[in-house]
Amino acid sequence: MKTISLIGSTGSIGQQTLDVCRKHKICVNALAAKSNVSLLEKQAREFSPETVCIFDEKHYDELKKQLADTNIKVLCGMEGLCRIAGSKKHDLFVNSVVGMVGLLPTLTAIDAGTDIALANKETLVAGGELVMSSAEKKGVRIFPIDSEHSAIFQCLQGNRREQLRKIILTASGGPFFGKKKPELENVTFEQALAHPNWSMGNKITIDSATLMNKGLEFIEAHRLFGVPPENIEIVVNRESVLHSAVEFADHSVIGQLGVPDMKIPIQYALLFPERFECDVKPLSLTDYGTLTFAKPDFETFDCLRACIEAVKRGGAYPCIVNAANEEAVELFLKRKISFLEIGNTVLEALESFGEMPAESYEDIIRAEKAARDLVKQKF
Ligand code: MN3
Repeated sequence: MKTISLIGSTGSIGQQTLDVCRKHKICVNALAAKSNVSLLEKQAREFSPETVCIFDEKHYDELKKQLADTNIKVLCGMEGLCRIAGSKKHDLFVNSVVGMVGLLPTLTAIDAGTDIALANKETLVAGGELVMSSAEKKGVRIFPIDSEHSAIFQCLQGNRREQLRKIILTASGGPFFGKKKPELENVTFEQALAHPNWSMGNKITIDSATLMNKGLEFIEAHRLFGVPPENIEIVVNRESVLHSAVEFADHSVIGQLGVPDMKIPIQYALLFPERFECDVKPLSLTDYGTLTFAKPDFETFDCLRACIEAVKRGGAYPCIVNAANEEAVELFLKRKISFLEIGNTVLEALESFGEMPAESYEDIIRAEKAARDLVKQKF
């Protein structure tokens, strides 16, 4: 029987991860959440982990009080996340927190030699070089929990990595597909939060609307699979049925399809290499009838362009665009900047800094802070 520890357990991916654990009787050694005490308590009572952690320290006393009648150890803050990540009491560390916060726990789990199921994009975007080289040194496997990267990973099984020629990274196009900049000037908060195919947390939903999400995934795909940026093609599949594809040296293309439901990639990462019954609707291609494919609009979606430029430049640039975006999205969610200003801000950050290294954790934190400060100063 498998045992996991899960950080980010009250988010969308976290809750679905626990659905998979419930269905397949996977043990849970530790759970962590940002600030949702009531849901974390409920999860702790159901899964009886040894440890729970609340990231936001101001909720620590409340959680401790709520769980006083149990034997569950209560931790808090980054120290708590890293204690969980570095524990050897699980077979798999599942990281589904949102944002840069996820990087240090990932590095800690790698250091402990634990395989990781990774839903935290920022880990590979900001710390990609460091994370991948440390994982390789330690022989740690990283199982992607993202529909696209899971698709690519699935397509590669049974094939030779060195014969992979190209990645076809699919995108839904987001809620504003087909729109041009003048039509996006007055986009409201509610419009940006309505995604056509996937239901997700606020940050990633906004990132899907700006196509920053696809930009981050482009960077991640480059890191995870070692394919140069010029050999990664983004293709819009409006139905979100083709989750990505790979092309081999013989021009044979293998793709992974399924209904748009994160349970499939989550379960694959948790149970790899096994495939068992999953609680999702089977795919009926004839119900869809047609699958459509289109090129993304790099002119309209500045964030996407910024990410591709950042990964081509290398060094700390991916970290810089990511940090600038995190700040900008927060400002948008507080209704302090407009939708198009998110993209402007990310492009401006990309052009504001000279080359910076991203070889150590300290390098990454330095670049991140510089980018955040730039955005904070501006608004
Ligand atoms: Mn995705």
